[in-house]
Amino acid sequence: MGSEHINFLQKLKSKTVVVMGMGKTGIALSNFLIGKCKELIVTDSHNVNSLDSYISSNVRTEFGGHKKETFQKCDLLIVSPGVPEDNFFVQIAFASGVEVISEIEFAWRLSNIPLVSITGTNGKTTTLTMLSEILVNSDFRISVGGNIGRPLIDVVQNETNDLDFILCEVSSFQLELSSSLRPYLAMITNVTEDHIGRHKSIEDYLSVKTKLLCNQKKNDVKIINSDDPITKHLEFEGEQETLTFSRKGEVEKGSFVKNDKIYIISDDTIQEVCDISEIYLPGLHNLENLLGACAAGSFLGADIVSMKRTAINFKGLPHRMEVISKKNDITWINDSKATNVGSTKMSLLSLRENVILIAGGFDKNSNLDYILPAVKSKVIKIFLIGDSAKRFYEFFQSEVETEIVFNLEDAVSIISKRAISGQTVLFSPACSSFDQFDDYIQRGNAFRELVNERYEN
Ligand code: UMA
Ligand code: ADP
Repeated sequence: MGSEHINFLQKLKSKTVVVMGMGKTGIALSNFLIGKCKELIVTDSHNVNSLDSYISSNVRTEFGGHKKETFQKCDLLIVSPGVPEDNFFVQIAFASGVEVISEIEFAWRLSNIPLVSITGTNGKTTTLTMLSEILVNSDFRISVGGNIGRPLIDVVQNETNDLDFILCEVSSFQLELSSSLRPYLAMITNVTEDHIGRHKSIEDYLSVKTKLLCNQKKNDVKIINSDDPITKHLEFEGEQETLTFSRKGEVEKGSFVKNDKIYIISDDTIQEVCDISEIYLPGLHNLENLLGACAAGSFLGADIVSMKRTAINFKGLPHRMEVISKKNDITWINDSKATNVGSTKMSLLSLRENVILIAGGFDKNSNLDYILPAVKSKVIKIFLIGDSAKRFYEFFQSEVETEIVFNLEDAVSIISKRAISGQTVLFSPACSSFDQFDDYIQRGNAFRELVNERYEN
């Protein structure tokens, strides 16, 4: 462990630390912090009933609500991603001079391994998973965490000195309170409207995303999607090295598509990775994800053969354009991870016409104009579920046949009776799941089970 990390760890010993939120992040933080600070207080706005006995017997708990004094009197507050920066208690801590940081900032301060981080509105998990395959195929030792599902502190707690890189998926929520985070490699896949309820405007959202780049120095690198009109200007900012990727034209350094082939270009060489017809995963968005992963892989020292192998063999992830049935020549696709209009648009564009779309969920008040052209060109009928159903109905009903149904079960039941050969049923909600499900995974699993029940016999 480097001296600055040892220092940070030693200073914790004299501090009262508060962990806010006892979801995955709070639990991982508690497991790490027990015995490492003067006092550890964990607090959650809800009652937490199923706390591990190791944690409950070693920390002070404040559940079922937060207490003002706790936030005024502590030395360090570590905040879970689900808690926004403008939260009342977070603001109390700031006003009382308490240091307030995110979990990824905390974890990063304790790590000795170069951090490779990916943010963006869509494609983070897919790109990160492609990159991890490329690196593993090239014999690098890596560990993976962050927004993908394993808190970074858990990765750092278990890191060993022989690791080459830690790969971290980073959300805008995690970046809010991460003011000194400095990844060795930082990528922004793309930015389209999302989480506007929390970040208020696309400008605010973009400025949070760019926090990933703003502490980088000369020897670090950023990777930018030069086809994305919202992030393109970032190519020209900062003192770090820059790589770009594009499926539309040649780039100076990075990866691009030309004459239907993917190339990697560095200072002095151009190397062909593969023909785009060899890529297993369909869709322009997956081509972009592969380009991002190849650009990052090439900077980190991966070989071309590993990139080609990943292009050919990577079969995609559950809940992202996952084909779950093709019975009776009707294709059912689970795209539950499409939690915003940007991802639903890309998913629609990657299909032929004749799509029956199931959409809706927790309403983020996103701008539906963004997906209207894709809906009009590909969709024959929309079935709407969830909190957003009424608003979506009012927007789409004059453009395409639209029907509100009670829930996902009813949608599957009705469609399975009416769909005919050659049609594709796409469940791509363009909304979060929290109105009816715990998360997108539970929602996608429910869809898969409902479809399988219908087509089992
Ligand atoms: N809570 C409080 N006070 C509050 C608000 C919330 O105590 O004012 C409590 C809740 O009662 C709950 C806990 O905080 O008990 C939940 O914390 P959390 O929402 O941060 O959830 P975690 O389980 O810690 O999961 C988080 C990420 N969740 C969110 O960003 C909402 C997970 O991303 C991530 O995988 C995990 O950390 C590990 O790093 C999920 C996500 O939906 C998948 N991310 C969004 C996305 O991908 O679009 C950003
Ligand atoms: P994230 O981790 O950023 O949520 P995922 O790789 O999990 O991204 O994909 C989430 C959703 O976004 C899926 O519906 C997927 O089909 C779609 N998607 C994946 N990559 C992209 C991309 N580059 N641009 C737009 N949408 C994408």
